[in-house]
Amino acid sequence: MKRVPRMICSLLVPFFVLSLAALAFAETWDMPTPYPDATFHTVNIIQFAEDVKQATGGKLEIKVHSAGSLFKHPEIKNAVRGGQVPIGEFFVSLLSNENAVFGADSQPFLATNYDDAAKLWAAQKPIIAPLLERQKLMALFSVPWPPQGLYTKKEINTVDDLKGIKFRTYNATLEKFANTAGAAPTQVEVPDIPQAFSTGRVEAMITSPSTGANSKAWDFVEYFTDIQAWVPKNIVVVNKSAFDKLDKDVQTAVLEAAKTAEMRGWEMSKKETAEKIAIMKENGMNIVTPNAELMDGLKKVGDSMLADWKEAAGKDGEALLQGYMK
Ligand code: PCA
Repeated sequence: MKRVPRMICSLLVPFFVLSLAALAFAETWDMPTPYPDATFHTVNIIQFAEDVKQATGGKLEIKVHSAGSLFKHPEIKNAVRGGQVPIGEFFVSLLSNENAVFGADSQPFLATNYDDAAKLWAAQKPIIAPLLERQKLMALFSVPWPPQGLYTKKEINTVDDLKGIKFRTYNATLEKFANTAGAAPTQVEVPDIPQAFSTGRVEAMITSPSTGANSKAWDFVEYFTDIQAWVPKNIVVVNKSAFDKLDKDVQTAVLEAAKTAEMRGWEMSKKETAEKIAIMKENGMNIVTPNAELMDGLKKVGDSMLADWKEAAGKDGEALLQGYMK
């Protein structure tokens, strides 16, 4: 009778030792992100996590917490900086309050297509990477949203048509844009967009066809005016000391997967633009090419904002623009 349990025990011992050893090597990283699961950025990041897991044989597992579920969007950077989480994603231009150079990609009509956005990133990256490093943060990869368009209930023919409209914004630059155009800005995170419209807190917005279609914009606005005003980016950063603690081979795997994710993300973004505009059209929205008067008016707003930005961004801003114009 006694011999059977003893045999089972001796069979189980090596099993326990092995799993303990595996546990000692395996690490799990919680990763907060701001946008919902269906967002192509989130899809790309989930693939990045999968790539890291595959490449490291499970030594590093990244658990993605999307839609601001672990940390709210405005808290994500400091959560990574403070080491509460080792890695996270956020909208780069949210950091423009620290230094205006972080806001370059949200300047109206500075870079409005993917080629220019790539040039702008090439000029911006070497300037913001050291600023992040000073906070013990490492930039892993950055992916743009499709060009930003205008969502309204009525047709917009001139900047004047925006006067007094309650306007959903997502960063300080867009808030300034809305104010300059005479609209009334309110900051709303992406997961809260449908409710903000349905309760009447906002009645118009500027965002990508991705966010418009994913929020089912046709439920609350009728017009998408394709103004292609700027191409803003998200960034994934990692806490430097968390990264340094990883084995060399795991570090290499993370950097490789990041490179792949950046390339894949840019391609996904390009594909999104036409696909999501088509979905909005199918759902009955009017897709409008802006008239010259509207564009001239919006560009004037952009010009005055760029002048202010140059002043705020100082030498770093000058270097960035020089790199971009090269
Ligand atoms: N979607 C995000 C950021 C830019 C975009 O296209 C948003 O609307 O907040």
